[in-house]
Amino acid sequence: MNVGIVCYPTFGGSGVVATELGNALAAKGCKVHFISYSQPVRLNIFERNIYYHEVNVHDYPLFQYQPYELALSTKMVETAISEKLDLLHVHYAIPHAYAAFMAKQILKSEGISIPVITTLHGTDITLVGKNPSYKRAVKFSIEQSDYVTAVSKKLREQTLQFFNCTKEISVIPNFIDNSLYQKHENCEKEAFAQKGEKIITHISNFREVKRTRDVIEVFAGIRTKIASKLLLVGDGPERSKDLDKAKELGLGRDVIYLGKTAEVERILCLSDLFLLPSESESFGLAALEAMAAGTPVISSNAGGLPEVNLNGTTGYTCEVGDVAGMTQKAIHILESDKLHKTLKQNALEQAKAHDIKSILPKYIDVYEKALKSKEKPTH
Ligand code: GMT
Repeated sequence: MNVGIVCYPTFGGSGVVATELGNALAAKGCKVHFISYSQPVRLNIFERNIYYHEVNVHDYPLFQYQPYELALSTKMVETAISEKLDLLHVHYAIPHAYAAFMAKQILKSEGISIPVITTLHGTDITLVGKNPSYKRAVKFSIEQSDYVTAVSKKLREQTLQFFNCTKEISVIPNFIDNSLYQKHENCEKEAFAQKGEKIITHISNFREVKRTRDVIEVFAGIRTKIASKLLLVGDGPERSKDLDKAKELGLGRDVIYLGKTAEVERILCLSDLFLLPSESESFGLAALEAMAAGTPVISSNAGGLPEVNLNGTTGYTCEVGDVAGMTQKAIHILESDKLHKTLKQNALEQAKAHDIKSILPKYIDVYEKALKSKEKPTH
């Protein structure tokens, strides 16, 4: 099967999911063609069956804003023809599903029929999709996709409700390659903490929606009771305000900012607790990654998070903004080795249930259905 995957190339969850899915499909023998404006961060270009097609947006002085959707749909059309793509799988509705609709129409005019599968990831619906000026276009792109998947039940529910649409949306939860985490069993805790200190970790793109200030405040509360360090991984617009807050609270060198890194598995391996207090989260891939490393999670109960972080089982969920509750739960976990051990075991089980090996067939199933229902070419 020749699959075209359109995604964002950045560290964000949708790009990671799309890339890992493509890597897994390639390992199964599919030819996977990534279409993006830059090489996806987790793309293994040394792997067989992986190809990369860059979208080039040409600068032209007339345009104040360069037309990315136009360049993207053109690249989809070119790639579909040159690589004889069987289908296009676009991750994140905006503007990918919109550009895919155009590509499909252009190909149709040339007698080529290609199904479009759209995977909704979260902020494409919950934040950007809610922008009233985008609503019609996003709804249209979803309805015009041949198949639509969402990464959690909550996201499906929110999509159907918000856009008042009747489109069938299958839920395919995000996944993890557990084997990547098993490699890191000898954690180098002493790299960041003194003997006996606990390590608390947060990983995100430090946007407002992640409520990273809550992370700092929860840590400040934990630190009054338990000797610990906070590792902050990732980068984004809120980062400097967060570090200012840490200074203001006198957290000094106990907050360690690590920035963007490809060493996520090694960091999670040495973490005792993972914090994800987001305002909105369709799934929370970072929480699942923490669980794969056996790290219990304290998160908010926003969006799809309760489907991933099972309250009282893999960690705890609290109301958005409940800093006191999160702090109390965190201390409760860190003070009891017995509880920590139980949550760790359950977290590992939850990660196993979301292994790529069991989720990949769900996507292949959608692809097969899409191919079966493919329109007949006109010539
Ligand atoms: O908003 C982000 O954090 C990035 C965004 C993305 O699309 O790259 O993440 C969304 O997709 C992830 C992968 O499906 C989900 O795990 C995240 O929960 C979701 N983020 C939000 O809903 C805020």
